[in-house]
Amino acid sequence: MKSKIKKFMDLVRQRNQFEPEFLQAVEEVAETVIPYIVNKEIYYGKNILLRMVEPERVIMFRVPWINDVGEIVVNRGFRIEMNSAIGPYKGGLRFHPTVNLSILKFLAFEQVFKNALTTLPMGGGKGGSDFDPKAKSDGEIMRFCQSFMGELFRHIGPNTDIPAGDIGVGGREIGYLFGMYKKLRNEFTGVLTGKGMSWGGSLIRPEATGYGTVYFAQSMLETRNDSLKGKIVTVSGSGNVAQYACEKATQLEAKVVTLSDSGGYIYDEEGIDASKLAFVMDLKNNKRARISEYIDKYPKAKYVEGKKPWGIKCDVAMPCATQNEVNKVDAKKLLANGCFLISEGANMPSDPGAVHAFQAAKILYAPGKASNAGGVATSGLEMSQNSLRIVWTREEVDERLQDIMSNIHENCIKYGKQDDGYVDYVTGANIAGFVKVADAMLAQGVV
Ligand code: NDP
Ligand code: 2IT
Repeated sequence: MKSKIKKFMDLVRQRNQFEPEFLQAVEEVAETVIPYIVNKEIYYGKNILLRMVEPERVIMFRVPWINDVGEIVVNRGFRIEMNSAIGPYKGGLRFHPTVNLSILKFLAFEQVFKNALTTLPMGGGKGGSDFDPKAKSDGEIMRFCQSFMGELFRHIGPNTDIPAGDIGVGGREIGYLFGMYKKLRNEFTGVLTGKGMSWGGSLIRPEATGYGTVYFAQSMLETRNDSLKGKIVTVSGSGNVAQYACEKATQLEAKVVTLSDSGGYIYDEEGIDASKLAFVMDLKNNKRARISEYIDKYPKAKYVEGKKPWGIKCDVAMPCATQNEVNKVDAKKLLANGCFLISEGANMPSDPGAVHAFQAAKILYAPGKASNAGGVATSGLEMSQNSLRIVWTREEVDERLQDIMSNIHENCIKYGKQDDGYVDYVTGANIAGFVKVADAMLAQGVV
């Protein structure tokens, strides 16, 4: 088996030599899915995984725009259209200076499996730019978004490819992108998700990723007759996903004690309750300031510069910032402090060393492609509402989101339960996602 995986990875590595994050994401899937394929006559020998690691299409383009002092700035734009076997390409846009082909291909690859897990008809894609939104004026953000859409519009559409938000892309950016798409195409369609409520958005979409991550944690705890009540939770990040993970965990009577950004983390031993979270939301979403300012308002809390929150004692950890933010040393610290549940809100936040440490300790460990699928699932619900030209209530959308998360959890158990009863959610998510996409690819022939 090892030699089959190695042979496959050697080929993928040879073709994608300078794409470490992409190779990391592929290797994790190969390690779990190849042993499954080998035993299944319908999949074996068809090179399905080899087809899945090759994007159907990669679009790269120039994004020129003019900043507030009149200089011409040039960024690079991308859209990876990874797999459309089960539906149109669907996935977010990331605006961050670290964005490159490797990062977007890893995200697009994971998106294919994640979207399949939601049970909704969505293929996988991802895009973005190396544009840095930090410290930019609203006007600069708008001009950048307009230039970006000035090329992207010819590649996307409500039945072709439907982008959404990710790091650095929230409601404001989706608005500017949508406005430009509508102008260029002269049509009002659900081509983007995460839209504002008065122009086609869905209730609960802003909350969905964070809420879903907590709902998944709840399902995992239920397998051990436990709940979030009274649990100490560490959360990283302080953006969209972190904020709503904090909100839902607190509503379920857990105590969230950390949040972070790229500058460092805050530790509030008394817990970040609803009113403190409202302060954070205003700080981050309106003032666009740093999390360090939390301690000016709440001086009993601590700010630790340049560090991640994984050394803080907790029962549950929810990494909600970015990829590879938890390494093996962090994982060992979390385990030594008694942490027994990880529900990933971010995409691939744990590096392979950390994942193996969690699995070896047999704790409840959910990979992002399962536990953060609530965001894209609710994007799928936004698409349905757009097509039907109706709006569901908060309760209706939240109920569907909870059902979807619990369904994903069940599917992970179905494909991930080991002989000793331990549920390997990584294996479960990868195989469940693979089976759905592979069956569609087989039915549609070699295309
Ligand atoms: P936001 O831009 O709203 O927030 C990102 C947060 O993570 C910020 O606090 C940011 O800090 C921090 N962060 C980003 N990059 C780094 C870095 N390189 N090092 C340290 N901190 C960093 O993004 P989201 O909350 O939307 O996304 C967070 C994660 O969740 C990402 O992995 C994303 O792919 C994933 N995700 C998002 C979904 C969504 O619907 N939005 C859906 C599913 C997954 P700072 O402000 O200092 O940069
Ligand atoms: O990583 C993700 O799933 C997202 N950024 C959300 C994608 C979407 O289309 O809502």
